[in-house]
Amino acid sequence: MAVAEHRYDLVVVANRLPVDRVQDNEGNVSWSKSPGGLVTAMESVMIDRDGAWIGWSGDPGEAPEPFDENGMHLHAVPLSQDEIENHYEGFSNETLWPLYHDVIVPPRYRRRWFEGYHEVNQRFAQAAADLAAPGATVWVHDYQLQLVPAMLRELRPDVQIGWFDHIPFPSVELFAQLPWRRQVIEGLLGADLLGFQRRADAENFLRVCRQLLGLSTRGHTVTVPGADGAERVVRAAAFPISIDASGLEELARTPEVQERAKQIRHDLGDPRQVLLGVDRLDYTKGIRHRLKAYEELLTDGVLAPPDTVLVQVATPSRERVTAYIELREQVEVTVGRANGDFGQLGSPAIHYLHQSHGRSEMAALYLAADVMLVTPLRDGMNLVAKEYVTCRFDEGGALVLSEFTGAAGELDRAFICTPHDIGGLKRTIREALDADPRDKRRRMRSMRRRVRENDVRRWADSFLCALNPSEGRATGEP
Ligand code: GDG
Repeated sequence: MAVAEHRYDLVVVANRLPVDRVQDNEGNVSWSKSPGGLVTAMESVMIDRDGAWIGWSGDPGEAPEPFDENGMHLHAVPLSQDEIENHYEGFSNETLWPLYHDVIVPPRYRRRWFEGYHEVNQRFAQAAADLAAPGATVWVHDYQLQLVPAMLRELRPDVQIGWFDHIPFPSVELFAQLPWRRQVIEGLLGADLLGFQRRADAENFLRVCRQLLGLSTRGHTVTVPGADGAERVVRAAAFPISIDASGLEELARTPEVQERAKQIRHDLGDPRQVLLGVDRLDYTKGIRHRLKAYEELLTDGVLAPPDTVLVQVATPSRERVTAYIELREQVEVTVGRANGDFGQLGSPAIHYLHQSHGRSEMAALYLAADVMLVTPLRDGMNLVAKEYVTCRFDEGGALVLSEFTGAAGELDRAFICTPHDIGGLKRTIREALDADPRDKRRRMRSMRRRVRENDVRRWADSFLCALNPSEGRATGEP
């Protein structure tokens, strides 16, 4: 890439741009905001700053020319079909994703995939080096770009480099499986600050540095020896991510969304209780465990439609990866069986939606649900849980939340469950359905306060301030 004319003081580097390409019937191209955890989290931070965002557009081949959208300068990095298969579908989603999520499915190790990962990371690092102003802050995101910090430091030693891990960081016993573990740790150690969702993730990383690379760690820091004998200190700490709570609550309070929530309940047959699940269709989210518990509650005669219904939104995700194809089949067989066994004409037991929805529809669904089921087997944070409580300005509803989510660290007034324990999960769902309304309101009030106090702006300000004290409001490191 030619050296950019304009350089930016804040550069975000993430696998995806925060927009999707849309082409109408006449061939006109426009861009619409894409769904997903990172986009939802970063949007409000970038709009406030004159920043640039580097990412892949989502389509193979040539990248579109840089363009400005929503107050952000968007710079697309091209990926060929081969690179998508090796870097993204292969190494990111079939090696790192399962390895970092407790090997729920077995990770696959392919040398060709790592080569693709290395090449693509180098391209992202180069783009960041070209766009960053002297002394700029560069914030790299997530597991797809773990080699970027060291590559960027090599190219631009003057910039401040932060990296944030949106997903869990595994224990040293699991991480040790990775044939390229040294490259990954050394890649990350190019950063000045490494942010994790939970303290336990940061501690796992520090332990990996000690045990696998023999580096010395102290408190939140690891000391990295330089080639010239000089030492660098890299910090690794927890910065639990959050959501744009005030923006979402404002949306939930609009008459249109409230009306839509009533309409949804009406369309469901005005049941006494509505249960809701909202997830990307991903094996980490515990959708099968949730459906099994619900199906058993139907079999036991404890729940029955049309009195109680479950709505499961399963947003399509990684549809070319085998484990996701298999998961979809398993989920759809279970939904079909439950509906065949327990549904009635016009009132299925499970309303299953394998589709994306707009933000207003999501808010209306949250408002319509008496019990929200968030049951991941492992999840970095889980923004859906925070979105649910934020939408419940009426202090209604109840949240069933897996202990294996980052969110459980903050939302400890939820009905906490252990999704592997199907008997326990059934009991927790019943507890949430039958809880005293005053108890539920108290819990909801307390959880809402937690999310309001630590919203996405505070998260970003804390991270940027810890990385570079002249950036952001001085809210301090959490
Ligand atoms: C990763 C980590 C971490 C989903 N379907 C639709 C839609 N969504 C939105 C939700 C929520 C986001 O996507 C999903 O966020 P999660 O946190 O639940 O999960 P991941 O996608 O796995 O995100 C996770 C997150 O990064 C942030 O760090 O919390 O642990 O795995 O915001 O509302 N949004 C719309 N339509 C949909 O159909 N509009």
